[in-house]
Amino acid sequence: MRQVIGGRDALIVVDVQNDFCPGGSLAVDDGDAVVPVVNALARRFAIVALTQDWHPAGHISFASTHDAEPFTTIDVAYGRQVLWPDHCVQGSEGAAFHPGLDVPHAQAILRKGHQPGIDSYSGFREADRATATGLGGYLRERGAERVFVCGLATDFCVAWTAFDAAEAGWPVFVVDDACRAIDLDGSLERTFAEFERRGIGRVAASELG
Ligand code: VGL
Ligand code: ZN
Repeated sequence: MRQVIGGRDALIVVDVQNDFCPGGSLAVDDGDAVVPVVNALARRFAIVALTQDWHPAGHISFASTHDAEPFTTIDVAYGRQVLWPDHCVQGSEGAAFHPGLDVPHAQAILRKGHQPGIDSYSGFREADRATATGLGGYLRERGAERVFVCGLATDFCVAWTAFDAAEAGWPVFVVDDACRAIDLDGSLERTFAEFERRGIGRVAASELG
C-alpha cells in the first residue's frame, strides 16, 4: 500500500555490513543486492539511523566460542541462542559497512551486540530483552512518528528491530525489497507471520512516495 514519506518518518538501515554480503563470513544470499535499493530509499528520509553488528572476539553468539558447529543452538541465561560463524568482530573489515553503502546523511550509527555475553539482533533491545541500546530514546527525541526498517537479515536483525519498534508504539513498515533473509529452518516464513500478527506492514520501495 502506498505510503507518503514525510519529515517525521525514520528509516533504520540494519547491518548492511561486509560479513552479511557475498564473500563475508555469514553471507546472506544476494545480501549485497539491497545496497542500491537502500541508497535510493534512504534519500527520501530525513531521519536515518544505521545499525552495525559489533561483536567482541569470543562473543557468546559465535559457535567457535563453544566449540560447536555453526547454525546449531544452545541455551544461555537469556534463552535459546543460535550459534553463528565468527562475524562482525569489532574493527574488522567484515564489520565495516558494505563499501557501496552510500547514506552520508545518516545521523546515527548504533552498534549492537557489543557485550561479550549478550547477543542483540534488535537495534533497540539486547537478547536479554531488558537492556536498551538507546536507539528508542534517540528516535523519540528526534520526534520520529513512524519507523521504516530495511537491511540484513529480514528474519533476524531486521525482524527483531521491527518487533521492538512496534512494541515501543511506532507504526512500523518493513521495506521488503530492501531486505534479504538468512532463512534458517523456516525462519523467514515465521517472520512474515509475526509481522502480520504484530501489525507490522510490508511495503516495496516503489510504493513509497
Ligand atoms: C544477524 C545473525 C547474527 C543479522 C546478526 O544482522 O541479521 N544475524 N548476527
Ligand atoms: Zn551478530
